[in-house]
This record gives sequence, structure tokens and C-alpha cells, in this order.
Amino acid sequence: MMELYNSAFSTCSQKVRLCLHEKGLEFVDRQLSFTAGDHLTPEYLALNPNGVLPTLVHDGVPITDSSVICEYLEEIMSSSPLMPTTAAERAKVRAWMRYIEEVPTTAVRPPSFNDLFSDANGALDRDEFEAHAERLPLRKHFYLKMNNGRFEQTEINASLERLAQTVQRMEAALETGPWLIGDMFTLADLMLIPLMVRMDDIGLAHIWNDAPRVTDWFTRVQARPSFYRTFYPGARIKPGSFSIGAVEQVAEQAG
Ligand SMILES: N[C@@H](CCC(=O)N[C@@H](CS)C(=O)NCC(=O)O)C(=O)O
Repeated sequence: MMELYNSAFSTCSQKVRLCLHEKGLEFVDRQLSFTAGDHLTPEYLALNPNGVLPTLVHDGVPITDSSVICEYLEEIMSSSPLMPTTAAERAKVRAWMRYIEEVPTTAVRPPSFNDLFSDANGALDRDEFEAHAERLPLRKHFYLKMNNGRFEQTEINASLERLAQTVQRMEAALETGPWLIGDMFTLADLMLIPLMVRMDDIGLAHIWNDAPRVTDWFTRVQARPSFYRTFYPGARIKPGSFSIGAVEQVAEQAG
């Protein structure tokens, strides 16, 4: 039995939901609320001492970190593979995964936080805010960079530069597409989907205005059944951005 402790709109949770749906695996959806502090309770910290989502519990064993969970699922479920057959190609996927963890996953956070949580974080006075940050096992210093609930423009600019680099690298890799590693849809593609969705939702889709292969790739990923199962109503943060009809239309067009 698999249980996924996750949140509808957390990008890291979405990575794992995509992977579970790609593999057709059933799971119990355990939704936690950040605002209620569900990720910081002693019970959850016993599963994931980092106090972040997601965590997969498989037959009672907690598995943490979205990339690790996806590789774990790949190991235990060989059907619908998301890793290539040769060691050299698997190394390429892993290199993408490390890059994705280091660059776009961290870069998308400051603009996301400014867009999504600045009102809630800004409503706290500095003492309350620091007390909250103090409770975060992994993210205290990340939170403390915010002032009045917002990251400074210099931080946002650095994020935008790093996200643009990601898109440029995708555009170059897709020359031999349709996927990042050639013919096969792999964990490298999968890990980027929630980040691109988030960029789209917070008004950063212009970053791939001049990247036609990335634009096509983004249309193709939205045609996969795993996409609309992962981004169900409420799982995207742009109001009204989700409509099953629109996604199905994209799927039809993509054939
Ligand atoms: N490396 C971890 C990072 C997980 C992570 O940062 N999750 C975010 C949601 S996407 C979170 O739980 N943040 C908690 C917070 O901001 O307090 C993974 O990929 O699972």
C-alpha cells in the first residue's frame, strides 16, 4: 500500500504525483495543509525530519525527497519505464535531475513565494515571522531572506536569470527531441513539468517566448493523461487556469 503525504499545489508533490500516474500506481492521497502547519507536526516530522512535502510511505516505510521517490518508484515498478536502458543515457537523465534540483527548483521559489504567500507572510510581525522560520528544519534561512513577506528584486532577478538558463538548456536538448533525452519521455522531462506549470501560473511563460521547441514540449506534456490527473482542479495556483476541456483539446490536437 502506498500513501502520499503531499499538497495539491506543491511542485515537489506534483513531481511524485506525475510519476505515480505515469506508472499507473494507485495511492492513498494524504493532503497536508501548510497553513495549518501539518508538515511540522511531530507525527509528520517522524516520517520526514526535513518538514517538507512530499513523503511516500510504502508498506509502512517512509521514502523522502521527490527525486529519490521517483527513482524508487522506477526501481520497484519496471513497467512504463521512465529511465533509459543504457547506463550512459541514465547518466544523462540523472545529470538533468541534479541540475533541476540545483537550478530551476530553487530558482522558482522566490517568485512563487512573492506571488503566493507574500500576503500571509507579510501579515506576521517580524517576531512572529522569525518564530515561524525557526520551526522549519530545512528552510529557516531561506525564509529569513524575506522582508515583509517578500524577496528583494535582486533575488527575483537572479531567479529569472537561472530560469532563463534552464529554458535555454531545454531548447538546446530538444533539438534531437521530442523529449530531452531523445525518443523517450524520462524522469528529466517529468521533473521539469511542475516547474514550467508554476512559471506559467505566476506570469513567467514569456521566458520561453523565443523557444519554440520548449513551447511544443510544453504542449506535448499537457497531452499526457498523467498531466490532468496531477493538475486536478485546485492544483494550479493561477485562478481559472485549469479546465479539463482545454487540456483534452490540447490532447486531441497532439493526437
Ligand atoms: N528536496 C525536497 C524539497 C521538498 C520541498 O521543498 N517541498 C516544499 C513544497 S514544494 C515544502 O514542503 N516546503 C515547506 C515550507 O516552505 O515550509 C524534495 O524534492 O522533496
